[in-house]
Amino acid sequence: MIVRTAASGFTHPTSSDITSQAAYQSRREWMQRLALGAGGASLAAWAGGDALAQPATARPGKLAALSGARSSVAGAATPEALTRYEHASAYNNFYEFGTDKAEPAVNAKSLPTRPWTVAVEGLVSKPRSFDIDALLKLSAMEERIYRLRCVEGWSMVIPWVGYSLAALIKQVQPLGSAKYVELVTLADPKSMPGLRSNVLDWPYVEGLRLDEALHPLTLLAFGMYGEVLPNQNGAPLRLVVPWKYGFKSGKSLVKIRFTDKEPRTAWNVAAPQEYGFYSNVNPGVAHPRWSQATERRIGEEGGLLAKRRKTLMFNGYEPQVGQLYAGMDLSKFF
Ligand SMILES: Nc1nc2c(c(=O)[nH]1)N[C@H]1C(S)=C(S)[C@@H](COP(=O)(O)O)O[C@H]1N2
Ligand SMILES: [Mo]
Repeated sequence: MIVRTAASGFTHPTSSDITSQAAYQSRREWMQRLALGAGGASLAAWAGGDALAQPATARPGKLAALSGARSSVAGAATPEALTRYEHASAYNNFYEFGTDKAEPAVNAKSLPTRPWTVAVEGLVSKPRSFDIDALLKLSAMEERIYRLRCVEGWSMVIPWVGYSLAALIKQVQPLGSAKYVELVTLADPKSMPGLRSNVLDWPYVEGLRLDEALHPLTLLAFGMYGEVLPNQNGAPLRLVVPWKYGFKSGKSLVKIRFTDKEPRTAWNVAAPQEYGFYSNVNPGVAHPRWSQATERRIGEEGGLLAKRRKTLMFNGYEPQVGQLYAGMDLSKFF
């Protein structure tokens, strides 16, 4: 995006996807755990592995509403090795708390996540404001293990906990004229030091076409690794759209608005030639300043020198979402 670190611009010349011994072991263990019926909690413990050294910030812990029930949604469980919790909760993009990857984990401690309400409004027959505790009970929680691909060229594998955004959308009954969903996130100058920077127009706004928002893979997440979301990952609730670049997955949502026009999104406003409305992961469409053909899996042995993986069309979710874009020129609608 605008502020780039050396790491994000790094491109290793080879791009073949290798399976390291460590990743293989992890995968095997994961499969065994699946066979044993392990839920989110033990998955979480395993994800920490031998690196269960104290994370940078205290973990928020469990919440009764969070369940580790595995999802039956197609594509919602990749058998790849999970990214370690310590990486997923300490290497973050959350510009409201600073543009450096390490800043959100430190600065977001001050984010007040209670009380919290989400206004759902616009072209719906039942506009309503939901309290976070009502949202936690709105639908059955499940664990979804998704790849997360940042537009900067790195990726993670994260076990989220939540339910499909569609469950919430059903409650408000969109009108026939509703074609898009605008997702607005918190902009609180008191708790968010990053708002002093004009790197983006605040609040951070994202958007989806209504059919994308209704897709079962589109997740409203309240937790990760079997626990409550850490503030730096978007507490108390965030979106996760696994086939799109990570910036489409807005954190700390406060408003969901149904519209008949394509919403103006924060990154599209900031740099329209670089960040389109769709932002589907696409190895064939380069960012104007770097290739999107490969990615670096965070935490993988070798660090910056680790072999980069091939980026998959729609981040590997093409069987599930490809039909949403049938007939569209994806280099035009990037
Ligand atoms: N409100 C808000 N949401 C945001 C961002 C942000 O800066 N502000 N960054 C996005 C980007 S670029 C990415 S890659 C993901 C990162 O999510 P994670 O830190 O949980 O891995 O959050 C997205 N959601
Ligand atoms: Mo990102």
